Amino acid sequence: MQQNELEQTLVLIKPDALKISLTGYILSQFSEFHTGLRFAGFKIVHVTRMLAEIHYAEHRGRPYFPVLVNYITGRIHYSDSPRRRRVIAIVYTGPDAVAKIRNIAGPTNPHVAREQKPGTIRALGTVVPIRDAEGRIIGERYDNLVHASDSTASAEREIKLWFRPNDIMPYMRIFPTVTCQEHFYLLENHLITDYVPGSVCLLAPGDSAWESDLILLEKVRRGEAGFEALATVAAKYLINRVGEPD
Ligand code: 3AN
Repeated sequence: MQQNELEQTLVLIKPDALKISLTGYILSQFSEFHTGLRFAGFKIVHVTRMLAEIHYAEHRGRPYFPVLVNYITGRIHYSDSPRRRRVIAIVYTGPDAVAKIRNIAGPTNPHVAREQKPGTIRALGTVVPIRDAEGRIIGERYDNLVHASDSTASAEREIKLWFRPNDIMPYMRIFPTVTCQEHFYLLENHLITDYVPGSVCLLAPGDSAWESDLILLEKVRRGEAGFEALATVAAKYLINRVGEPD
């Protein structure tokens, strides 16, 4: 019961929803009044390609993957306005958070949502053909307005990917954290522990870090894990940084 009370899930309000001003509607559908869930974290994120590719890592290699990355980074809905490219990332907390939010979000494919779960948020989405260079249709893009974690395991991975511990209210952190004892910097996609000009500080002594992140950084340092692991930790520390390649 106690464990269940503290379940968390990640929601992303995607660029298509922002573009057509559905934010208020979506927040209302997910509100505590309807779901019994509370905000634990909330932020507006300019999504880098690194963050998008790690978030959707399980779709890598699928024909729609490049389009999916362009969609979540805002390149499709704000093609001429890079400064408006953003998503709203939210952590909801409460009993059965994953299932409650998924039920209100609806099926992945908006056509299916309209047929089988009218009234869900994704029933308001659209399906757009994906074409190759010759104009042949090679797949579909689901502009389905929101992302919602599909299991508690995915929720943990995704919350730790998008949020630093201190982005989440102290009493609402459910994943183990540790106090970092040393400096970690990112320099040209490599991990270093001594500052050199041009490097970005990810963590410093005294910072609160996800325990699993520090374990990953140790593996990267020992050469037992590569860039994907490093990016999984680093992406959240690069969110909304001026000058970050996107
Ligand atoms: P959900 O978002 O419902 O958990 P996932 O995790 O299977 O669905 O897929 C993540 C995203 O990838 C979806 N929101 C959708 O935009 C896209 N996607 C998934 N499957 C397909 C597909 N067969 N064709 C096009 N896009 C897809």
